[in-house]
Amino acid sequence: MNIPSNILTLVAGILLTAVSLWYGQNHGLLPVQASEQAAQVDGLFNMMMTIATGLFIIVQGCLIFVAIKYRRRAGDNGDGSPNNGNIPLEIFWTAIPAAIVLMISIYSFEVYSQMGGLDPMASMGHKTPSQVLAQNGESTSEMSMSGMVAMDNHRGSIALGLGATPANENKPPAVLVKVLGLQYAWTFTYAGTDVVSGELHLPVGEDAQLDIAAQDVLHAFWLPEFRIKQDAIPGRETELRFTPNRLGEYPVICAELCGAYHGVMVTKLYVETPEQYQSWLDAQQVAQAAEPKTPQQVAVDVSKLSSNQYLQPYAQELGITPEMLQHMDHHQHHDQYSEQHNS
Ligand SMILES: [Cu+2]
Repeated sequence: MNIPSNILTLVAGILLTAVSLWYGQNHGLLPVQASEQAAQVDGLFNMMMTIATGLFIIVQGCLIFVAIKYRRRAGDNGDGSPNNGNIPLEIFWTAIPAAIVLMISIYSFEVYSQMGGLDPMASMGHKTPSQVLAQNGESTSEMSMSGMVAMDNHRGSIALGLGATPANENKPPAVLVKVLGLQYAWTFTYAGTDVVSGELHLPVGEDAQLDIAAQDVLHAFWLPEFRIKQDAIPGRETELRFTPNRLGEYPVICAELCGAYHGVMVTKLYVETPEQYQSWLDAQQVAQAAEPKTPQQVAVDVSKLSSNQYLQPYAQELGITPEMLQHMDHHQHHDQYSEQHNS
């Protein structure tokens, strides 16, 4: 039986598309989605995964096919005939990637602007240049527009980061938390209260804004389950605005190498029902009314912990007993002692 090659190509193309689509949508590579914005980011990722799977199969498939079909046979010691200069083919394989790249860039800009990323002035709480000047008793008419923007920029009023989604653009956020990154902890100050905590709590389904600052060096505030990440920059405020939509406990991670203990600069985000959130906040307020704290007092300085204290939380996870840790501390001291004596 002789099947025409264009039919075979068609069948292979259909199979390839089906396999790419299936894998691109069902790869299980991403953590759970815990924010409204997460589904949009994943849509983009899944599309790129679908395209990449197809390309991977085509390239690897051709390699394997050619390696088998044109393998060296017994008694064959010559090269194949030279083959170069196929202009239509070169146009074809340049045009297809160009179209794919263009499509992905348009789609990714769309997702970014849906998340408020293309309009950093969109969110509330940021003054326009003229408001800043009016507040300082200066006349706006005396200054050029570029001068005002530069001045405003200097004051950090133009926030970098993902602002409000277009739907929330003109509304103030339901919850505002000031985030401070410092070596080596995240601290959270809840606007409108005196509460300062090392944990982030947010009510589910409500539009939240985080104003992010750094005390010492660059840090990056990363919430993998929410698909958002933002630099924390000394001297300049950045922001994130998003809506958590799934109850639970999620890691908050520092994603910028910030020093020796960068790896332990982690805490948790608790997404709770509005009632749970309010009662947590009330309890914190009562506790802190007696003993107010600054973010610096709340932050635990991990660099001052002994290796025993430092490893304790990980030891539990790994099933290492406290005795083994003690033993390790002992060995460490012993090694240092013998090193000193040998030198
Ligand atoms: Cu850090």
